[in-house]
Amino acid sequence: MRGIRQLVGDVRLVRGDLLDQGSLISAVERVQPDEVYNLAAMSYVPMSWQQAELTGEVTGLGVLRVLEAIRVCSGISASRSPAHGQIRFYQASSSEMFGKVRESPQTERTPFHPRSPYGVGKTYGHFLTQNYRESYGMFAVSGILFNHESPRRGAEFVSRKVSLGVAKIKLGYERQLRLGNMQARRDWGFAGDYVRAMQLMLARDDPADFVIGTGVTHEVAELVELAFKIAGLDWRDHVVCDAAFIRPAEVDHLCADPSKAKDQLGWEPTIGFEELVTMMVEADLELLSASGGQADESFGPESW
Ligand code: G4F
Repeated sequence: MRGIRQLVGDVRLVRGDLLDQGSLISAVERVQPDEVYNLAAMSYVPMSWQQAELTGEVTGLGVLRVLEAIRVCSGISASRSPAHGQIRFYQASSSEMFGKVRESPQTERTPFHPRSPYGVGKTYGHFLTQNYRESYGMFAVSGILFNHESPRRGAEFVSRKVSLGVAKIKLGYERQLRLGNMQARRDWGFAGDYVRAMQLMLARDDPADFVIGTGVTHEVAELVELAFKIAGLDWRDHVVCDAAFIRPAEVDHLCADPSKAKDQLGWEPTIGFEELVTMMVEADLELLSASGGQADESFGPESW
């Protein structure tokens, strides 16, 4: 909500709840949108073990309810295909669906093996989006997005937890940063680039799914080392491994093959790993300097 509140002057907010079919139908009826982007989910992977049923309802069945709202409001049925000018639907699928990866890098054809209730919920939403495209001829597509970060990232995710932790240590508010699995590998990109990819996907003539990532993978340990280095610190003086942050099942290695997006969308990331980490550390140094060490950590990095 923090990100939305900052924009509220330019954005008209309409109430809707992924757990409530009627509210979604009303929202679509009122707004009469050209495009719907479903970016809503219970998106913090560790929490999905603690709230597995809620994750299934929101991250999985929530997709069904949005698709149904669009279908009903557009008057689409199995015997009546969509009218010209139909609402276009984007589903935020996730690289967490690849989970225990069958091949690397991962493409649109790589089989899924999700490793968390979150990943399973996203996989349901992904196949359902495909199914509504095939069953009803709807313009419904999924972007299989790898980790995408920015200074607006929630404090519970590792990139922001590290950039905030570094800033707090640099400014003398804290001495330690407690982390989990430092060997996991992720393909981290800049969220702004990924939003551009979503828009390109809905601007095409033919609905299709795309993998969106940078094609470069790094260990969590590399992210940590770089973030501390940017602030002139040595991570070995401050980072503590804490079993409380180890997950019941881990996704060890993610790396995108974004060739299809490059060929068919003309999409490429503009911001690399070093630039991204620098942007986040500098933003948090500035934020904490101005706020006397306070940041909006609604979830809080210690919550898992
Ligand atoms: O930043 P993370 O929590 O992101 P994760 O689990 O990869 O999921 C994010 O990206 C997905 C796209 O692929 C989204 F679908 C999803 O909603 C979310 O945005 O963790 C990244 C890695 C993991 O391997 C984790 O075990 O960092 C490792 N890690 C090590 N210590 C930690 C920590 N993660 C967190 N959150 N906190 C730690 O202390």
